[in-house]
Amino acid sequence: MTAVGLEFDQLKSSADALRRSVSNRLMYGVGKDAVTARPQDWLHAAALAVRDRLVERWMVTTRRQYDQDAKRVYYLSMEFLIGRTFSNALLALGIHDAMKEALASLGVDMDALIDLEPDAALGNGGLGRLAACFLDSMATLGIPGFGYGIRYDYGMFRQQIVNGEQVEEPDYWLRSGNPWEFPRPEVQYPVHFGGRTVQRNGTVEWIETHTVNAMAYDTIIPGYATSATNTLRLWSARACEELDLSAFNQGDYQRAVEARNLSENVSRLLYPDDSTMAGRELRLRQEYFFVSATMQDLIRRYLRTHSTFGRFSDKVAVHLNDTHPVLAIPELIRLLVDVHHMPWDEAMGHIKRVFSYTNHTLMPEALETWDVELLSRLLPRHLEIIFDINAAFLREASESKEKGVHDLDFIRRISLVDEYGQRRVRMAYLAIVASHTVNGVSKLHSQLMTRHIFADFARLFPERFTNVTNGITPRRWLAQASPPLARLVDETIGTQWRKDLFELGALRKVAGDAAFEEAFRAAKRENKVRLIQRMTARTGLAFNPDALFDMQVKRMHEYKRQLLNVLHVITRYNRIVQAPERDWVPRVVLFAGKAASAYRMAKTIIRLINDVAEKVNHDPVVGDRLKVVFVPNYGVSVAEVVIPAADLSEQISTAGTEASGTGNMKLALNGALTMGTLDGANIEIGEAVGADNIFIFGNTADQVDALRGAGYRPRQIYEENAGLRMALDQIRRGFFAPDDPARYQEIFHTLVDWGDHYMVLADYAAFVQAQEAADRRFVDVRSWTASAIENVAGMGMFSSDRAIAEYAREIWHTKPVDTGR
Ligand code: 26Q
Repeated sequence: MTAVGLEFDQLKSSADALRRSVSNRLMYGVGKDAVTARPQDWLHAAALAVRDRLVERWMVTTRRQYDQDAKRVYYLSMEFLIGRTFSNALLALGIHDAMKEALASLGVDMDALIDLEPDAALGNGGLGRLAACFLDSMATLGIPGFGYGIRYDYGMFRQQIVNGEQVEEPDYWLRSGNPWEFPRPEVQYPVHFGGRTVQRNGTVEWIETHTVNAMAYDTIIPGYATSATNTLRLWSARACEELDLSAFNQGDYQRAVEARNLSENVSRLLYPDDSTMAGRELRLRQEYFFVSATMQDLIRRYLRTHSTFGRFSDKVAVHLNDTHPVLAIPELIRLLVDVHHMPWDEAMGHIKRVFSYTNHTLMPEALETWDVELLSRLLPRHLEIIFDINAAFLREASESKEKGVHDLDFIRRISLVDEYGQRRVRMAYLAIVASHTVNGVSKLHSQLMTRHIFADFARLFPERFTNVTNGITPRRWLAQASPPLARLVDETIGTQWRKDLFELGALRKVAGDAAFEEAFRAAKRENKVRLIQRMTARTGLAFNPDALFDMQVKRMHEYKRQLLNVLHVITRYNRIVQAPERDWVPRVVLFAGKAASAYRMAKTIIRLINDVAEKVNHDPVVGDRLKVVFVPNYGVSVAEVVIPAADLSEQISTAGTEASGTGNMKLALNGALTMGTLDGANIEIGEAVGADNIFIFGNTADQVDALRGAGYRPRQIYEENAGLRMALDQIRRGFFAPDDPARYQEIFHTLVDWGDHYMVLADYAAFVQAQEAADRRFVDVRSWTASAIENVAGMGMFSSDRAIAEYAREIWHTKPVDTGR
């Protein structure tokens, strides 16, 4: 092929140029004129006009990475919770205002278009959103990084609240087409399942498999204010031609179509994160499907510029976002050894230099394991490889001179195969054994990881374990989500904070400046009013923008303890009813979050919140003093409206359970004070903002352990605390569910009689006290504002740019590529 010089338009960024582009894209891209175009068509045309401006940068970046033979990072994740792209791309390109003007001149209101874009909700929560923030930061820092994942047809379900209950609706986000992606039908790889292995002249062959093709879809990830971009490549399942042809030849057309559907199911839907790991076969298929295509793709890309594998581990870093993509390890070995005929030891050498792994949970029941029987049926060759890795690893360990390491009990504990009961492969152990680095996501989490769940491995490979505290992208979570606050920060300290979040520290120089404090409150108030408008439209209720906005927004999980928050709300309600004349600090307590569809307790908690809200909001004695809302369908776009309106951020997980949390960072960056336990990144947030600017309460992780060891007695706490007893009795007796008084008995018993696993009652008294302290602070308006500003000022280290710089330097050993601009 010869490379001819293309003649293409250099696209400009003026309002005029954008107006022409949008018009062109509407005509030639969407096939509509201004008369027939619906708002959806305008959005599509505007998105294409923006995308066109990204493509040029994309080509330049890709070319430079290639020319410099740069080391590439492959970030493997089952989830990428991107949200909307339009505003984000406008911001990255610096063309927000110009585009608004261009569209206005065409008679189109850009703000109305923005709300039409569906979220790309290809993730559950923290882990998926972290991957999206990391893509943003890799591009912004110029690190050659590829996100690899699955292009689910159905993302995270949409949550409706019907009569107080969660109802799930499928999210077919591709309904109106996706203007941001480039389908690559020419990039397809076969992915095999089932069959059996045979030995033939010293190599293993995997035969008689069923095959699905993985087809690539590329999305450009723009860096902020740089010409650097990256690529998110998502795989979609396509049935193989051979499969249906054979059936079709036999005259069974219907069966042929059905078979196609079945094999394409592999990329159909995102699995909701459950309270425990559900051993679903389709989930295992998904995990293998995307890592197999990804490993084939990266080998092909490497071999395009290298004739041998000699420099493979200098040019490739593969990062595993939790264990979900861990089959990439045996798959890469299979490809190197069986397909490319590399000796086993050499392949293992590469593996250990290429892979790194992030753990995101300490809860043993959430660690992935797969049934050996299922693996042998679906991935027989990979099971052999895992057994071989295990044998070599256990041999090495048992030859170790270190005391205690080679005893049988130890060997059994560290084996990649759990032999107790039904045999299962421990995916986290496989990830640790085959990676050069394993990290946790906050200081505390990384410590506990090596002290508890991975203690044996930390003893074997102490140098392998490290910490990289999570971060969030300030572009989306401040610049985009909170225009009033972003504007104020710009006016006060300049605009550099978007690229260097430590710049926010300069806000300390206006600490105590009454005019700045006033402007800060005005910005927050604007965000509250924006939120109230939406809440009132939905509920018909009125909310006071001068109330304390208290929020717990995150997935519904027992360990996150929404129940503790509810107990405080009920207590506050009871106290208001008993003494309405006291000078109550008005509060709006807002909850939002989805429960996994199979997680019954989490769904019951949602219903309780809605029942409590119903009671409280319609009690005439209460009025403005307390309002409770459950905002439905929490996701990236809802978060962008809700978070900037918060005064108080509830981060109240049982100490030792929340690996990091990232919502805590988003809220603090938006000037909310944290109400938190000493868990996850809350600890580091406290260090960064100072003890006076955060409300810390409750048992520490060590105290939780000690309490468990000593025999925790929740019933005693219930009996001895009158306020708590009243709230729990109301729950038990159906005070909030008069039509079905038994509805919440299970909640009562879980807390009082069945062990209260997450120690809600143990922290109740301290929590209520801390809430009283928050009330007292809030009425001292200046002191509260000063603390809120300290929170914003202290958020420097929680930028995902800082996190990615650490990964790049300490783990991936990659450098930014110079893209010239
Ligand atoms: C596993 C197997 C089968 C089906 C689903 C899953 C599954 C899916 C999603 C398991 C876990 C998840 C998501 C986990 C997650 O979001 N963890 C959060 O990660 C954040 C980023 O590091 C942390 O801040 C949070 O503390 C952690 O809970």
